Amino acid sequence: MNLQEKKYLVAGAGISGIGAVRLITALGAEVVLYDGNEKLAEEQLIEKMRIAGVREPEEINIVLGELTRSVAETIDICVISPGISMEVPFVRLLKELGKTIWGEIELAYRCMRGRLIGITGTNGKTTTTALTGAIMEKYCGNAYVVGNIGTPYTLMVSKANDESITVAEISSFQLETIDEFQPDVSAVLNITPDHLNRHHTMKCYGDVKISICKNQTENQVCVLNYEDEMLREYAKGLRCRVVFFSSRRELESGIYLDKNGGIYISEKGSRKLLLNISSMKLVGIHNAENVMAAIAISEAVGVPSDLYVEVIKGFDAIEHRIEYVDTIDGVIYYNDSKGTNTDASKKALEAMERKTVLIAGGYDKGSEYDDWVEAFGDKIKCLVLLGATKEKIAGTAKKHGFTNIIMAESLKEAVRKAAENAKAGETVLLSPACASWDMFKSYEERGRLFKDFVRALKE
Ligand code: UMA
Repeated sequence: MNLQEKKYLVAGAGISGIGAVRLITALGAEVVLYDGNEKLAEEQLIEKMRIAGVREPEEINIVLGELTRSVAETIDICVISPGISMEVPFVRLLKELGKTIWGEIELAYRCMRGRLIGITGTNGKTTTTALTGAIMEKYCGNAYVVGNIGTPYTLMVSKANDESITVAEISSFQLETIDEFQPDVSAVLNITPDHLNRHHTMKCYGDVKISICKNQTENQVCVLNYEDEMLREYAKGLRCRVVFFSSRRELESGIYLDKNGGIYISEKGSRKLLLNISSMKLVGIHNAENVMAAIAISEAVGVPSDLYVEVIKGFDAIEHRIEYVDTIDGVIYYNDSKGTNTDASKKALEAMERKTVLIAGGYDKGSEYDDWVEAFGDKIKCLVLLGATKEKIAGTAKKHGFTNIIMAESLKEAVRKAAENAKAGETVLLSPACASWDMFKSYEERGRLFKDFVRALKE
């Protein structure tokens, strides 16, 4: 297909959409930028495009609000942003007209050079992607870390060459609209309930996650978590070569963690110790799993073990994931704004070593909070709730006998009330178990504001 001759509609004027416009205009093709939010200011979008490196952004045709049939009829391919559901009216119209719909990562894939590693999973994908990116950078000096982690894949594509290794964090939203996308190495870290308001059932969510390897061939590797039952089942039907990792049992072939904290690589029963988790800066079993996935990926790429072990030992936690903020009046503050679902948040609760005041609540993804509340044990002494889900979470907590609940209208108020209720030697943890979109632009914005409000307590 000659990409340059097509006429594109880029749907969504967020960072993915702007990245897609830049790539399409660099190809020399025609593009219309569309966003359903009619309140967006065209001048600001032009400025965003200019900053992103779009040439002559004032020449781009921008459509806001409703997408009319007459505009839809003129285009060949719609490049859709991940935040847009396949069920919204304009997507239905495009389908009815028989238009091709690609996700932003499909467009990037069609234009890419070099090797590609694609990492997905409900939790751990950002840490695994960042760690794998650091390993690949050390290995080839020419690695790019892109995707759901924050830098749109389309923005980086033109930088890569045939020797590059691109490490892409891929969300379920992005996987819904792939077509030929085919990573050389893929990984699915785990599948636990998330985004069910978009994918409806666990089966649909799981199917979309595992589709990351649907185009991989027999010689290409997909790394899977052996301890995830859904993944173990999916593995039986895959064409590509599966490499498992496990945090609970010794594997005949694969990467595993033993009872003494040793991470081993084994091949047909003969094993080699790579490192002990006590020598890593990353903490928790979930991080041991992320590290094992990065090891399996590195092995598939051909990275020498001494090189990846050195990077793993020096690798620190990423921002917004159980991130230490400060200690004020003896109270330790942690930012886990990236705990955007109950499973991710449970990992943060597990990692806390003291009595904890937990700040939670946010955008309603249709999640249930029973398991999460049950994981409180004796550790969580008080729950400060905010956002769209606060009543629902409070209801679930009370049902499970947890009643020390404080409501807050804003994050600032939540931080203040949490501080008032925490004693020296205790912890305040922001781990919302919900996305941020009801009150914030992103989990990053929520996390940064949290850190600002915490540090302001000292003033
Ligand atoms: N929009 C419409 N119609 C709709 C919905 C949205 O026109 O029906 C428009 C909005 O008005 C807005 C634009 O689409 O202007 C936003 O697009 P987007 O939501 O796809 O956001 P981007 O800024 O392009 O960011 C996206 C990812 N966002 C989502 O998946 C929701 C970012 O992941 C990602 O970092 C970025 O692309 C670069 O690849 C964020 C995320 O929250 C971190 N991801 C979810 C998660 O991790 O759980 C999946």
